Amino acid sequence: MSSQDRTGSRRARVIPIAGMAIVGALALSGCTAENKNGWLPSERDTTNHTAGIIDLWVNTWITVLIVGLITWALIIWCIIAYRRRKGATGYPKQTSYNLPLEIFYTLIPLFMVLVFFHFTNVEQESINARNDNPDVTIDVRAKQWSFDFNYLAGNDVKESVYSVGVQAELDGKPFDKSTLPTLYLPVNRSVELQLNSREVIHSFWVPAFLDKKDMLPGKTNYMTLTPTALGTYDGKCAELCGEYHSEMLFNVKVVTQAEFDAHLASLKAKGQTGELTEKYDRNPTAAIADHQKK
Ligand SMILES: [Cu+2]
Repeated sequence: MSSQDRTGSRRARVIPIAGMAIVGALALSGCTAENKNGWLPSERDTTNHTAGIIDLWVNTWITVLIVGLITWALIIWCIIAYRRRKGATGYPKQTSYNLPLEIFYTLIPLFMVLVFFHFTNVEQESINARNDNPDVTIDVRAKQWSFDFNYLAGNDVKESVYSVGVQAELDGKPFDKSTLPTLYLPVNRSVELQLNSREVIHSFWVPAFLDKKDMLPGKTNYMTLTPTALGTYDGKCAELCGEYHSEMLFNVKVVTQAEFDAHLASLKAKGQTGELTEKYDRNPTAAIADHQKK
């Protein structure tokens, strides 16, 4: 067999493998609803932030896959073009540095990191931007192992209403999610969630909102969003916070304004008026301040 024949048969093997890889990649990129969303657990219109987050995620993947394909193609080309030929002896030609090449492969990745940083930062700034005048303000208090929700009515504490969360009791069997504490949000209204903790660090996570934020004792974090799709979403604590962390679950119900108002009225009718604030914390700052005065 001549070396020409051998090269031919190798090519005959490489081409089908490359073809299968390309067909596979195209099949995987066929447009289903899930992969248009980059397999994120959300839809473009779930909140005012989800479309931007999905675009950032999907476009980043497209960019890195294109860079990856170019890099893999160059690696495979080098392996084939500079393979050891039949009858070759000794070392191939040895070369040391190549300054233009080294500058190229330092500057291009640096440029890419800066571009990713820029777009991530723009998105993050828009997600974290606070609204000076939200339609609805809710003080969410995490506790071991559930959440209390205070629906605040401006400065008038008496007009505020609250709901008290109790942890889920999981025993490995399916359970009734409607028994979980439920945060009600009105659709298409701007919402500010004031995230607080009563004792240890928790984390407020609604996967469908593609947002998660720490809940720290003694410090309020803010989540500002406008839910734009009716529905019920799973929520959970995302920071290991003790023995029953896994049972620190809640629902988020995005409802019409009328249903939202009816829910607040039902809390009021049960006498759950006012706010469950820091006096129920394990170490309320007011109590500590009182103690220090004595
Ligand atoms: Cu927790």
